[in-house]
Amino acid sequence: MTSLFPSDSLEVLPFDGSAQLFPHFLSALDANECFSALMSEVPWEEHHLVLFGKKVPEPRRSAWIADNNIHYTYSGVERTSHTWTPTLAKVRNALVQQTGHTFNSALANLYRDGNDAMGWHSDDEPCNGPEPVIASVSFGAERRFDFRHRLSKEKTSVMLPHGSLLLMSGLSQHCWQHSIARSKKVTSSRINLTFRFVTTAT
Ligand SMILES: O=C(O)CCC(=O)C(=O)O
Ligand SMILES: [Mn+2]
Repeated sequence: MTSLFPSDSLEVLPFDGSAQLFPHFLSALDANECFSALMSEVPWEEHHLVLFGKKVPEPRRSAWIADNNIHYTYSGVERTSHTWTPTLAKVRNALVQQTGHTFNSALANLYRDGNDAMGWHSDDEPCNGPEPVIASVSFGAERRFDFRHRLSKEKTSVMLPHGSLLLMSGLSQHCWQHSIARSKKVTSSRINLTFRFVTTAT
């Protein structure tokens, strides 16, 4: 796997934390291979969330991947963790080598088209620690990633291209929320992997 890290990068957040975009983290060739392999390797699941007391399917497919003894509770429900597939392990190795950070888990998200989305949230569960480093790698359709400051409500956005890495750290989860909005223009699929280091089981 070849990587141009960190020759070209862009800081997305104006203050209160960092979100660095590496548009060419993976070569187009590697990213193409990963995209099709992840489509078939990852055990994509449909999960539900409770909205105004009603159980509704999340507008995307997802899977939680983790080292053996790591558990993850999300919206009060413990997620079953899956083992690292060859491609997930390859991307994790590239991240560890290039960023120097370690990751023991990943949330994989599949947005089938522009109707799939993710609402405003922060990755600020206690198990992520106070200033988590979250490495988010994107494949397939380019989607807009929005940030909104919790207090000032200031917004900023960045497009996440095929093979890119968005490395969030410092106060980024504490001070900002993020989301992937629906987009009528997007007709193809996108896979996103967010690698985390989970410190304690919750
Ligand atoms: O799809 C994305 O880029 C965002 C995913 C995300 O925020 C998450 O998994 O927590
Ligand atoms: Mn997130």
